[in-house]
Amino acid sequence: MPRESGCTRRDFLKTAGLAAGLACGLERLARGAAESVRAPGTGTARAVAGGKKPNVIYILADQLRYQSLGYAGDAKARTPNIDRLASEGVIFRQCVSSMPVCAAYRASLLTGKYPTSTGMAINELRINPNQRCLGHVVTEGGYETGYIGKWHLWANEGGNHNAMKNSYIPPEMRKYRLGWDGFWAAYNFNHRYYQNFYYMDEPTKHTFEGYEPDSQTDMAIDFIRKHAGQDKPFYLTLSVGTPHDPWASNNVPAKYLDMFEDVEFPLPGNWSDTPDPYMDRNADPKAWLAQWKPNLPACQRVYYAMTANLDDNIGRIMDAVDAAGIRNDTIVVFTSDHGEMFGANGRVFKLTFYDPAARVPMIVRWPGTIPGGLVSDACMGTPDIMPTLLGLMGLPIPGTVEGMDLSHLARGRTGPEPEFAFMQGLGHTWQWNDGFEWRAVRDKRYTYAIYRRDKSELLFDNQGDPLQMRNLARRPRHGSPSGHGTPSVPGWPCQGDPAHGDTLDRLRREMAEKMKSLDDTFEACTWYRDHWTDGKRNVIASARGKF
Ligand SMILES: [Ca+2]
Repeated sequence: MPRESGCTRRDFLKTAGLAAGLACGLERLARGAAESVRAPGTGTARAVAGGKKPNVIYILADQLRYQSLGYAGDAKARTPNIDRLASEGVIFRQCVSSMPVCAAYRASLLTGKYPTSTGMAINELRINPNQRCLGHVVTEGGYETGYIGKWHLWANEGGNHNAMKNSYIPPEMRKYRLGWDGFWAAYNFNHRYYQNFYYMDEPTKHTFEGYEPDSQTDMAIDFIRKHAGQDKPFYLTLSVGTPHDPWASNNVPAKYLDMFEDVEFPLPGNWSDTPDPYMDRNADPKAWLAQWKPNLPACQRVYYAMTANLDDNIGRIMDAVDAAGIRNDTIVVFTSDHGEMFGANGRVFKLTFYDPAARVPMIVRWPGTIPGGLVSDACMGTPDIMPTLLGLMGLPIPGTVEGMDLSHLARGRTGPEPEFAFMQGLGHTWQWNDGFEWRAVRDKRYTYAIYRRDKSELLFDNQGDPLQMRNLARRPRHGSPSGHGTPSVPGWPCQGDPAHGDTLDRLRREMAEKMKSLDDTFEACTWYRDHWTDGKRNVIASARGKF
């Protein structure tokens, strides 16, 4: 159940030169030029100059974790432009990916629904287009649209990413673009940024010279210049591939790698020499020690370099917005589809509820409407993004949306917000393999999760234990520092640490109620293959029934 936001003062990260602000569930960062917080109003969207609706530029990074940004407190990060964007808008600092993997996130983003309702259980499934999507509402709302970059909702084949059939969506299959009927320069999946490609409206493979994120930014700036002075507002999605692996030194411009030449990347404080047995890939103990452990610093060096490049490009986009004279007419969103574990909690990559994979940057800037320097602790999840954006734009929110409109929080007002974010892990990243399924809830203090394989539970106090090392769902004598190993008591409910029994009971109940409301029956990965796809990786159904 939604609840009214509280009015308690919260501690604020004293990072990135930003000091604590004021209370009431929303806080402001102290800045040189303070802007006044808009008084609570009617909730209707503000029309910008000439009565137009606001433009939207949605910048989506891939695998960029919240923790690796300057404004989040990472002193190693070189992200001055992202940090500036954060100081000029609202940051939802508890925002999580509702299923921290590519395709499931993108489906949730574009439908406002949870993965069990989109049917996108693993990667390399073809989304079912018979859904009311963000692109439909935006296009019908009178917007010019542009989509540049990674899509990952089309290919229905594991691997073979470079084949045209897995990347080119022909005009007669346009419905698979989910309403983005305007400018289109996209591909399904590729992370070799110097061997890039994309498709438009004809079966011609286009390539960029040079580094893909730079060229995609050039293309985005061209789009902004072209549409800034037009009668119709525009909605531009820039879906970049970085800082997703491979983290090879030849997959990022040298000038960015040089910035981190002398920077040390120690193993995380919650490193374990034993890989997490619930991880869907890279769980071989020998390879974990022989390959991952020694190579993590080099991988992170490339990751941070990719992020610094991304930051430069975001600065260029903000400059283009200013130069076009549309600063106050344009909502700029910066976020990522999920994060990256980099050895934390015995894991690498994603598809888990642990914070490095689950938490994502979420910045929304709209000068003159969204007060600069706002921080919201709302438990925002991926299905909340579409209704929040539509709320800001003043467009109707489809009844099929399962998330919550949090646009009032972006405007500096109080009001309903989710009690917790609900997260789902429906299986393996891209294979129909059982044994990796989980569900989790994350509120402002705790993360509670359960694995389907053995019904083992995990409970972390994210305030007292931000590295999520002490599993409070287990009696202490059975606990292991990294929170995994043999569960203390098989079966649900297990006997947790009595000191946290009330919290466990509450979170179990909240999760059960949420799952019931979504018809989420917590099946095995191959069950989803057998019931939700046609056997050829095309989605035909979800927990809500046939499409
Ligand atoms: Ca991804």
